[in-house]
Amino acid sequence: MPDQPSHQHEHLAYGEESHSSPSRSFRLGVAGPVGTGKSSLIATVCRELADELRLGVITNDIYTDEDARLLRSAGVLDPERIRAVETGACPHTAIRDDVTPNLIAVEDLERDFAPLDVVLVESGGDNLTATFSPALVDAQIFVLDVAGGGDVARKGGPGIARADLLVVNKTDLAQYVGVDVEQMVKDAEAARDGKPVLALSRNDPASVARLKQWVLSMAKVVHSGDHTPVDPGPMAPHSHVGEDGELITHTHAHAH
Ligand SMILES: Nc1nc2c(ncn2[C@@H]2O[C@H](COP(=O)(O)OP(=O)(O)OP(=O)(O)O)[C@@H](O)[C@H]2O)c(=O)[nH]1
Ligand SMILES: [Mg+2]
Repeated sequence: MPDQPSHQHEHLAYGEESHSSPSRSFRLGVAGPVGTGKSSLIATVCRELADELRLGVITNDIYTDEDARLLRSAGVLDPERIRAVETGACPHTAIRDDVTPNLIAVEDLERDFAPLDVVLVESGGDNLTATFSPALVDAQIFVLDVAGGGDVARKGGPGIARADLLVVNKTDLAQYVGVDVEQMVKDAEAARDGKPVLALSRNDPASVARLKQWVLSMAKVVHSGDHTPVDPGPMAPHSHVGEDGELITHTHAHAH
């Protein structure tokens, strides 16, 4: 368990030998549309890796701590290592425009449980254009699911095209929603210029093993100090209704 350092923990505490600070974890973002399985994927990663790596989780919800409570009740990680940030605004604002509350939450967790190997940050479910700022995470997973339709991968967007890993989730449901997973993965690969795509189902152990392997190898690269976070790119222009009912259109193209 995380609080009882094992031989493996000592072996995997690569942060201590790296250029980065020993208390600095690999910060891994998980983004994607509502309900595609972000919390479930994080629960799977915790279940698979909690014995090998020291983990923490930050969730983002607009009004609640629903995702944090769901993850705590999954029993896959010490509940104290799972903390919620209530964004009070569009999820993309909290993971891209003003990352301060999330950064504080990540740093608090890293300090309280130092050293942590990986902190997973779940974005609130948003649309296809929301991605994490590289100021908040070292790498990010964008999660689609087959139930959202086989053509989603072709629709593109910064997360689909340039997240460090694209997951096509819930492949066990493909037969019920008439989606050809192989074709959906091919479409996604075509949009990604060689970056990895993973067809995943929590009921398919081989796919779960591939997810685990990806997280482990990414953690190694980040802790080696050789990794530079990549910004998937700005959001598409979009509108919010302002306090006085006026329509505010902006692009999020500016850097923070
Ligand atoms: N069949 C199947 N269902 C899944 C899988 N992964 C997640 N689900 C289900 O999909 C639903 C949504 O999963 P969540 O993990 O809550 O999705 P989320 O992306 O975190 O949702 P939000 O945080 O609300 O955006 C739940 O009912 C899960 O049980 C999977 O691999 N197969
Ligand atoms: Mg969730």
